[in-house]
Amino acid sequence: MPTHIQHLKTIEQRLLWLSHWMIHNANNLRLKEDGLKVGGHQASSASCVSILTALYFATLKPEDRVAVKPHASPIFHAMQYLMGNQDLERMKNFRGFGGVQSYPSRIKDIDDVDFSTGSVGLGVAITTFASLVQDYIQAKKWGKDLPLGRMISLVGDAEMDEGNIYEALQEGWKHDLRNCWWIVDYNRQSLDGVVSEGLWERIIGVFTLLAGMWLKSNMASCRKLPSKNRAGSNSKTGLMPVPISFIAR
Ligand SMILES: Cc1ncc(C[n+]2csc(CCOP(=O)(O)OP(=O)(O)O)c2C)c(N)n1
Ligand SMILES: [Mg+2]
Repeated sequence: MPTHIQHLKTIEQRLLWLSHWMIHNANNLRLKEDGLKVGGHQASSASCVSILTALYFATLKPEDRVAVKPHASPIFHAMQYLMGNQDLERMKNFRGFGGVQSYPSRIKDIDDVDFSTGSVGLGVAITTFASLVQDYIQAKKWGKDLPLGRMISLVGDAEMDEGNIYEALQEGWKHDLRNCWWIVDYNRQSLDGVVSEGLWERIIGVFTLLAGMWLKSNMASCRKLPSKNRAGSNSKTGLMPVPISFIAR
């Protein structure tokens, strides 16, 4: 394995541990006056830790901006902690008063949140408009020398339930959207349920139809999931290939 990949793997494992421990600490170790469950979504962080490690530690440039999906907040703050932008007390107080927020917040968090994403779907759509505003600025004399950033959204698959996303896609197409990436974390999990089987085919169809966006899915490293009587499933095993994430830009 090349050395830089090994380093990224080490960082990824640190992030996985930190994010999971934050949630475990909040729910099981920290003193609670009322005994109520605090909450947090460990699987939602686990499903995107590799994507966020690759983005923040090997891809992003200073001019890029990222909307991190709401449930990846523990990973986001763990990354900022590793980079020296977040403090231990706030991490220990995850979802508590004055602690790091359950969803990344520009107002309440102290670290480098580019877009607040607590209202599901809005963080995704705003990357489109941020990119269009950037184009407007670049078209001005006073803005033409500014470096162009990439506006990136790490999208939860259940965020695709929100209607504003489809308006944003169409708006992007109208204005020749560029420098905008949407990375869908297809973990098949929503807040309190399972994402409908085969939804990814619908999502890809909508991306193509509304935005004519270029799409890349990592079907090669697909997970296989039990599926009965569905077109495309293997008749012997009943298993069916499903993407684990895909990128539109
Ligand atoms: C507008 C809005 N509706 C509903 C919610 C409640 N909510 C929080 S996260 C979430 C969906 C999480 O699913 P996904 O984006 O796939 O995240 P995952 O847990 O898989 O990472 C919902 C519906 C919200 N925060 N905002
Ligand atoms: Mg999900």
